Amino acid sequence: PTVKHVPTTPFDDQRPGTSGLRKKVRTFRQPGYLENFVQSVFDSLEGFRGQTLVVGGDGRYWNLEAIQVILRMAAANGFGRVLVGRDGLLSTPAASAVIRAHRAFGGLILSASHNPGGPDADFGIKYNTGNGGPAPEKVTEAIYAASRQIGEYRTLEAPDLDLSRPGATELGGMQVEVIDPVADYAALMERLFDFGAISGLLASGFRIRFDAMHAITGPYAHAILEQRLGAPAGTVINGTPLPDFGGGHPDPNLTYAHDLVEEMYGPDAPDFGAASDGDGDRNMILGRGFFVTPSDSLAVLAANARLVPGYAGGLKGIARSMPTSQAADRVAEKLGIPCFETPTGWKFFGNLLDAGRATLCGEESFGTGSDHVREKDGLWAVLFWLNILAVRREGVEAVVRTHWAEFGRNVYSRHDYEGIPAEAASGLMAHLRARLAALPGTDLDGNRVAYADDFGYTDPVDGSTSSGQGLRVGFEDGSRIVFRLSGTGTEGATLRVYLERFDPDTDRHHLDAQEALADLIHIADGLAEIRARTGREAPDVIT
Ligand code: VG1
Ligand code: CO
Repeated sequence: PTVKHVPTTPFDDQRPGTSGLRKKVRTFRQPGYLENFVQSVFDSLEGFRGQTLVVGGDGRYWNLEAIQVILRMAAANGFGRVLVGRDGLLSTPAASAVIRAHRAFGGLILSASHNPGGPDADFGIKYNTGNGGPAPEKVTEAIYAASRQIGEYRTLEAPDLDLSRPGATELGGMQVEVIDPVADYAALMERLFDFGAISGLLASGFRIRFDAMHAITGPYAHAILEQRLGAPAGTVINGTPLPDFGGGHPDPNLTYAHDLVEEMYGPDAPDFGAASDGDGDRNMILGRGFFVTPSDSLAVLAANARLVPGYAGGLKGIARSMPTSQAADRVAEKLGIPCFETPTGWKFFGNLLDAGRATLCGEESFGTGSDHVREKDGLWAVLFWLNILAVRREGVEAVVRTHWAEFGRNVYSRHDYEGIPAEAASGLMAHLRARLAALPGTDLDGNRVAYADDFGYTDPVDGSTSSGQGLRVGFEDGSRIVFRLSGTGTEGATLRVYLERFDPDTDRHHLDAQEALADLIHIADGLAEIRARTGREAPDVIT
């Protein structure tokens, strides 16, 4: 087929957010919208002629249609080969693993992660570079700049390809290889973890449950937990990916992972429960009637990393996003390794991982990962936990309580106010930003403010800078309140309020986080006038 040059005009809303471009399906379906973005990605890259591109998505509604468009465009733009997951499926961490394992030039991942799927819901696309990680800001800004000037896109006149069976075909001189979406990823997990020890734990009667939330991790969890590790059939629930995720919000937290939560807090709870999100990069870890905050999970994994084969040599450093609790910092200090504080979004960890300065990374938003790939990785975190439990022969709650007794507890919670009018949200942030300079040294309900600022970051590897990454108010006892607006939503604005207090006293470690943080919650409302400005009496989601 011959290459077609199709004239087009720019859309003005194609600036990638925290993790790629996320919009309503109906926005993506406008003629030329997806094509413009994909061409803008290609236009902002150099040197990919004849190279390999990885393509796959979380299986949500419109995934396959988008992939067919991308395949034709990749061929017309001169890629030599595309590796695409069977049925268009690749979890985000698996896509990262495939890019790395096959030394691809980069990849396009189709996902809106934990956002709902379906004709009236969300779709997303992001570009990952050759290290397997989300494009850094200078690349996403170049894509956006290209999208503002685009005049044509290139494609082929060619029928859709059959992506249902592994094997290679040709499309306009480009090779298209349909690959097993699980194989590379599962092999990598087997190299990192002691599968023998985990199988032994499962064979000993230790019961686990994994909720794939009708999203992408179903096939991965079936293959790894049930087939390779021998967990009984039925261990994985909601394990078939559905285009609309069964109508749910594939977000692994106490609000949305209700099937799992009900069981783990019920009378016959298994010993261990976990869930993952739409694209497989998030994880929630539960013990019997016990929730592990993602920030604590990062700290526990770091403190126990030497028990796991892939990390037995020790960690080079830890990195966490700014709003993530400082529990990991305490572990890093004890291990005598650096702890980096980055802006929200996995793209900021890439340089630290590539430079060998950090081994483990984490975000409070149920994201944990390491230098094995360049994305956060849900199932990896589950296997890491299981490996630790297999070695320690203790339950989840015992491991966390022992950790708190040793390091102290960073009591933590995030409050989300979703779908508030964009103007109210920006007004709230502007008002708060204007107050920051006067706060240090003042007293708020008996808490003295030590610092208040708008977080900015200078990447220690390449010196690039990012500003406006969240408003922080820190107190003299180490407590913090952080305010940010989400960069992944598709409707209105979402305000996130992150609350943290350090408590070394084991006598108070049984307290519920909302109770232990009540005064900070009150201060947050006073500072930002949340209720007055959003009209909301309470957050929509508390994690
Ligand atoms: C959210 C989380 C952030 C995460 C991002 C992508 O971003 O807070 O920590 O990296 O989602 O995760 P925001 O801008 O809405 O706060 V995922 O699993 O949606 O790719
Ligand atoms: Co995700």
